[in-house]
Amino acid sequence: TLGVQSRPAPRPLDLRLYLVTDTVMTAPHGLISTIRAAVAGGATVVQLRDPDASDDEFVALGRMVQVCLRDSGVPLIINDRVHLVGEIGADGAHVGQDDLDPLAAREQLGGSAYLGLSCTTAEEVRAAAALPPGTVDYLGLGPVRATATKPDHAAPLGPDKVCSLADLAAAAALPSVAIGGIDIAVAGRLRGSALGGIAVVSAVCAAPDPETASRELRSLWDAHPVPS
Ligand code: TZP
Ligand code: MG
Repeated sequence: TLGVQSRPAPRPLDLRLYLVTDTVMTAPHGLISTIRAAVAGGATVVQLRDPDASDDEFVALGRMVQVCLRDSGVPLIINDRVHLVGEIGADGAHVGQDDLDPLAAREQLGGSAYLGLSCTTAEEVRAAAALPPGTVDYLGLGPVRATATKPDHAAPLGPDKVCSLADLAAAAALPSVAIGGIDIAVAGRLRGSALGGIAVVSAVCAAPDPETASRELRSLWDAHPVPS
């Protein structure tokens, strides 16, 4: 297998508006239609997340999403199930602290796939920064606020703490994205930070008009003042 050391430099991810899917929330419009709408509105990454699906169900969903995104230039990231990335033809995986260890995930993915890691504390960010270069491509930081989308989430950090974790990550050349309870108002409090973008589930998946919701979040984020 390709070792981390010999890994070719990956194309940097555009994290500006990172959509994480929810199969139940997207049921009214359909998962695929919601993803299409989100991409039309400016989503730059899509993560397929469905903790309740079986592997077979997940692969079936994943293949549909892969086909839907194929020509869009928007990468498809698989939540947690590193072992299914190849079968789905996805671009990478995202793991939490309790999932497959990032080194093992990188080993399984090979060199060219993206790998994201969730971090909630400065200690976790420092541990991620201490991994061999090229192990993880970006960090997910949060939850910013309490959210019903992930009932088992850690205590909410608030925007200021998330921005300081993003500074810590950036100092180690790790891009990051904030997640958890992000809506337009919260997104406004994250702008101008070292974050590469915002990750949302309900703000897009449960929106009456997912395309408009995405466009509003993306415009707000793109208009953020660049830190001097
Ligand atoms: N990880 C931390 S919070 C969260 C995940 C997957 C859910 C975020 O959902 P929402 O609806 O954007 O608050
Ligand atoms: Mg997980």
